[in-house]
Amino acid sequence: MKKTIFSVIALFTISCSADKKSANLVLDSLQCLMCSVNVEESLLSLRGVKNIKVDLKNKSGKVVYNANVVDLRAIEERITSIGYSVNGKLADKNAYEKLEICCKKPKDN
Ligand SMILES: [Cu+2]
Repeated sequence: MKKTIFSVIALFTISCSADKKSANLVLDSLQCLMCSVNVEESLLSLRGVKNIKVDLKNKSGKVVYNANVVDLRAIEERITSIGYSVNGKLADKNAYEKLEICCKKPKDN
């Protein structure tokens, strides 16, 4: 019995570290530092996200997450839901409208 429990724990630990994934994000609608903070904070509050680094200059980001808990689609949906586009997926229009003026794109399209 003890042996079984131990192997279950060992298996769980192994599968956890094996499912740590990272993904690049194309964040082409970022405008200012507030945008990158918004994206970082909203992703860090998402369960399963381990790390997020936004590169404002290159309008990109790198996210590290536990694939057992969260997937890239959920991460992208979180970003679009707060008003930013990611990896070609468009920002939620209502959320975009609520962004600060500095966070909106210079031209409306
Ligand atoms: Cu901004």
